[in-house]
Amino acid sequence: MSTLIINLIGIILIIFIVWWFWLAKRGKAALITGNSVDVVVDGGVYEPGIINTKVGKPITLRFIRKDSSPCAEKVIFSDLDISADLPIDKPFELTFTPDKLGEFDFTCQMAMYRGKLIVEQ
Ligand SMILES: [Cu+2]
Repeated sequence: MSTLIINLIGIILIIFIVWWFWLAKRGKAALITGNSVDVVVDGGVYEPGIINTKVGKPITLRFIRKDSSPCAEKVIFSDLDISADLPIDKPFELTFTPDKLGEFDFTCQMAMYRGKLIVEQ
């Protein structure tokens, strides 16, 4: 009986890990109308987690970090060679101009937080 329970807990843990890393919705998509978007950093997610923008157009991401854990302190766009330290409870503006098309992940340094910047024509 107890073996069954331990197996069950194991299976639930695996399902949770798969859900957390691959299946969980990373916030709503944000279609940018101006050139600035607020991104809240809290509870293990960027909100919005998906940001659409146009190639060759400057974009400002205002990161508002509410999570005080060290995990949340950096945001890294590894494919775009951009990274920044985020202060707590103080908006941090990151402005850049995406110069290539594609989907670019942005994460914290341990990739627990995950977001996506979609650069379109
Ligand atoms: Cu982290």
